[in-house]
Amino acid sequence: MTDSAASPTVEVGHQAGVRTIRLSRPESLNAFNRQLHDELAEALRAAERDPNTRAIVLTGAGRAFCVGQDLKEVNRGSDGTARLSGMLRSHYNVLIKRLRTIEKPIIAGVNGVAAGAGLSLALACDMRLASDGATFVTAFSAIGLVPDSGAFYFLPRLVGWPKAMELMLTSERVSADEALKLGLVNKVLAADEFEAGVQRFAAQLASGPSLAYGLIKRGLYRSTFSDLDTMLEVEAQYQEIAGRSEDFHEGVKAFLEKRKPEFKGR
Ligand code: T3D
Repeated sequence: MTDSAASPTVEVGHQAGVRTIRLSRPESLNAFNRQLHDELAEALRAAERDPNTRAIVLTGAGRAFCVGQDLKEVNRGSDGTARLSGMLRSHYNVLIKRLRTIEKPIIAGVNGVAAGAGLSLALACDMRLASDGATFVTAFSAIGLVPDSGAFYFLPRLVGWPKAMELMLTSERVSADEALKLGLVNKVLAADEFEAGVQRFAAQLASGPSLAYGLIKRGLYRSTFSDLDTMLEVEAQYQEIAGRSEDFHEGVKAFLEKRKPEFKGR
């Protein structure tokens, strides 16, 4: 349970259809404790429910994005040894799956270091924009653990097996520019215009055809484990839905009238 007297560990802002969720334990580099897990889960639930939220930005306060589990608060059994699977099943795994099933674009605004499950969190978002000062570290093997929170799933799919193996075994720190070359991030922005650049990008998505975006997200992730026949049928079904939307009607009308479409997200 979250201690209601404790300072909030998540800050939420809303502007131009973009809900910004900022992890805010800067003194611990935004490491996860129970309170942060609970407040992030609640912020994501609210973002999912709110029809005026058409894009979500996940970012961090201070010099870090997120450095994974707070190592000062590791769950231990009565004999003092760590008990890790419970927290993974009850919190981390639920969080990672939720990022995938929310049918709105979720952008990780990687403002600084992303390590351990903090890296996994960024990888589970739909896109990653990084500040040029951001760094990326798998970190798990450096403390004798294995990757978790989806890192085994996402990292090889983004950077390929050989590089994923190297990053997981060595826990070496990767710069933003290197991350861009590896395909780990979509864009790198200069630190002094990072916040504004992320908001501009997200606002652009928030003014797009949100219903189609939700279906694109669902379809793209489905294609990861489907064959061609399945995906051709999925495309037919999703296109039927998109084709009946007001946004499709507006998109075609705007095209024929040679103007920019005004999408409503439905
Ligand atoms: O149920 C479960 O618990 C299982 C789940 C596991 C999920 C995981 O995420 S396991 C992996 C946990 N994360 C890490 O192992 C990362 C550990 N941190 C680092 O490797 C480095 O701190 C960084 C590469 C992230 C950043 O390095 P640097 O040089 O920029 O900063 P620093 O000096 O190492 O750290 C600054 C402070 O943050 C320092 O505290 P101090 O000395 O100023 O009081 C450091 O201890 C603290 N800090 C950094 N990471 C964590 C942390 N404190 C608690 N937990 C952390 N994860």
